[in-house]
Amino acid sequence: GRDGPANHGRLCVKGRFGFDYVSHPQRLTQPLIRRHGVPKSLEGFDPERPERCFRPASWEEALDYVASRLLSLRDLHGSDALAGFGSAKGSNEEAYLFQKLVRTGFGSNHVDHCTRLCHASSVAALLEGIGSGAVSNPVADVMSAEAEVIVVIGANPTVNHPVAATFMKQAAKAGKTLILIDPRRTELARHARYVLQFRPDTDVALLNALLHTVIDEGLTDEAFIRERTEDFERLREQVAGCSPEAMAPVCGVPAALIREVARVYARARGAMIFWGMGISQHVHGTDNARCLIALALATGQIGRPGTGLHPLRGQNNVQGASDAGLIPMVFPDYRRVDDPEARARFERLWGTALDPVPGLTVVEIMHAILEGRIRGMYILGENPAMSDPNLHHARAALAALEHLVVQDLFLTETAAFADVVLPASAFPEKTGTFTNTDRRVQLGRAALDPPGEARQDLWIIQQIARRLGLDWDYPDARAVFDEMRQAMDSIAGITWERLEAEHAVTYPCLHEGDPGEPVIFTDRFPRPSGRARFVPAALIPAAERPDADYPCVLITGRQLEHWHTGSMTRRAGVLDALEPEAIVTLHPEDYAALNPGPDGLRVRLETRRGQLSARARPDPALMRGQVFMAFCYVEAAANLLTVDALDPYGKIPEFKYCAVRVVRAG
Ligand SMILES: Nc1nc2c(c(=O)[nH]1)N[C@H]1C(S)=C(S)[C@@H](COP(=O)(O)OP(=O)(O)OC[C@H]3O[C@@H](n4cnc5c(=O)[nH]c(N)nc54)[C@H](O)[C@@H]3O)O[C@H]1N2
Ligand SMILES: Nc1nc2c(c(=O)[nH]1)N[C@H]1C(S)=C(S)[C@@H](COP(=O)(O)OP(=O)(O)OC[C@H]3O[C@@H](n4cnc5c(=O)[nH]c(N)nc54)[C@H](O)[C@@H]3O)O[C@H]1N2
Ligand SMILES: [Mo]
Repeated sequence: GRDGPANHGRLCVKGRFGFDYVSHPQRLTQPLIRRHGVPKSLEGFDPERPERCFRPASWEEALDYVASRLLSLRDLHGSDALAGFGSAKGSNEEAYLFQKLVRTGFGSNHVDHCTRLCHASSVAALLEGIGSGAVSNPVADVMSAEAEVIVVIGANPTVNHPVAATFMKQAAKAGKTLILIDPRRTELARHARYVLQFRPDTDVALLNALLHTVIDEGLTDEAFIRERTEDFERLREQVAGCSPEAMAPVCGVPAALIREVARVYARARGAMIFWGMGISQHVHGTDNARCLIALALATGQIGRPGTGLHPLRGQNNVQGASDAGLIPMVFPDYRRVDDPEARARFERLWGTALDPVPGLTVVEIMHAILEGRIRGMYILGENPAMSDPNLHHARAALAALEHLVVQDLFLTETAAFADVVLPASAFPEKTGTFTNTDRRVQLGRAALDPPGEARQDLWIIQQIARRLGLDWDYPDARAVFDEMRQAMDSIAGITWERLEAEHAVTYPCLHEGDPGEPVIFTDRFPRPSGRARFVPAALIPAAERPDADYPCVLITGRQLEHWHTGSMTRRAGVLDALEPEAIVTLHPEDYAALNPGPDGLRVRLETRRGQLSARARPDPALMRGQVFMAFCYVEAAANLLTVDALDPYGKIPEFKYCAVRVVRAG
């Protein structure tokens, strides 16, 4: 709303100019079934020409076909042969029903979503260290009187969280100290007191040096460490050898600057840390986040207004989708599937036996398909044929499925591998709740009808569930939300009436009338001991480092005008007009060295996994030897290049680092 509590009336460029995708002529308006004998491939695939690969079908026919194929795979090969990817774009109610469908209808825990590609490592570190994956404080806390220092590391909020960025800039303007830590000198640098432009992949070195300084110079909060934490000695031992002087040559930041930043952070009355994909998307992503948590704990910078830890959530509802259980190892509210007590609770609530074995994650599922273990999939509102790493491999896996159902707004690249495509509802067409990065549960209300024969996601999920033998009958989102309140203590106190009246309620909200808690961990951490835990991290290099053959570093990420795989924003008129073609950015000297002509420069990027060509643009924000690219362009898909090496804890791929060669395109 105009004075919404999360944005105070501020809008991102996409909220302002990017919503016309919902009425794009390529919207799917009827169910589609693959024509007999048409190969599953992107070769010759064209979203303008669905009839090349598919024929229209009635909902009855499409749904019956989906269910009979999934059932026969399940009966022939067992529950483990089926998996589902849910969506962080849909509502909480859709996410909840989707994971319930996989767990009670498919009969396995093979359900995951884009959180795996996003903050899975951050959440792993937070659950282990603090007992909760939630942010401690809302973004707008940067403007509170208590907040003196704001650290932004591995995030580019002016591009990716533009509303949050306005709060940060405003805070900096009001005299607060902004510290930006990123291998690229991004736009926020203009507002920052300190800019640590360091070597990519060396966060642990830099953060351990900050921790070393805090301990070495007596800047720790002794009372906080004594009363609220455990295992501090392990941290002290780990960082003893990581002096700023020793780490400076590794991370490329002068030792004196590291020391100064450590002092500024530790001495602040309140200091908040915001982080993004530059921290999480590494094979050591969990270690990176462990170091940030340790920094906050060692200095007592958590548990009060204007301080704390805030992993900036990505998709509009990735917080809510994760809370609702679209994660293979946990039920709703992060209750482990292998915890007998948690399982008993959900078996009672759902009236069925549940699989005690944690399921496979996104990239693991792709491997399992090629190993013949997963044979059927239901993908709702994700586009892994563009967003997964090492796409040759991921696309081969999708093509190998015996049955793939894709439920989307458009004929996506993933739909090119589908047996059945189901036309679904877009955000402005549905009523439901969404949970933002501040843990704020907000009610979205339908303003438009889905086009043609497109149907509500909530309706489609239920139709499939019923055909799999589940006796579901939720008349609307509210009925689903009421069940979620029984499943999830964190939102037990939020009533639908209150959402209708107040529009937004922040969880934890444990009982009706509870105002909700914007700031958490104020007197205990939700671990059995009530204390947070230090988990030290050693230096581990990226999976693939530059060498003589592939001498540069490829960093993938985002640009302002486009959203992820481009399925929506490349169909949004204004946004696509601003950035219509695939762009690679290079340091100006690297750019000049490739001899651009009067029309600029086209380059070919090559890695051990694939190649693409795109227009190059010089960008002084980069260091020499770095190449940056967003992954939204189907004609030059950055993920053809990336590695699928995983962080062992979060199982997140290393999207932020691989070795690449850049040559002039012919
Ligand atoms: N316009 C737009 N906005 C979006 C999205 C979008 O697609 N488009 N997607 C949304 C989603 S789902 C997400 S998760 C967020 C992501 O938001 P961000 O986390 O801000 O996204 P990225 O651009 O992927 O990467 C952030 C930064 O990490 C830096 N980085 C690279 N390597 C390293 C490293 O080794 N260490 C450190 N510390 N930093 C490094 C990059 O230079 C980059 O500036 O954005 C959300 N907002
Ligand atoms: N190289 C590289 N790859 C990355 C990343 C990176 O930084 N670098 N970042 C990763 C991250 S953080 C993320 S979050 C993922 C995102 O990966 P994805 O989630 O796969 O990407 P999206 O393009 O957001 O796909 C969402 C799909 O949902 C559809 N959709 C939108 N709304 C609805 C709805 O209401 N109902 C239905 N049924 N469908 C809907 C859209 O049309 C679109 O096809 O990408 C990851 N991949
Ligand atoms: Mo994300």
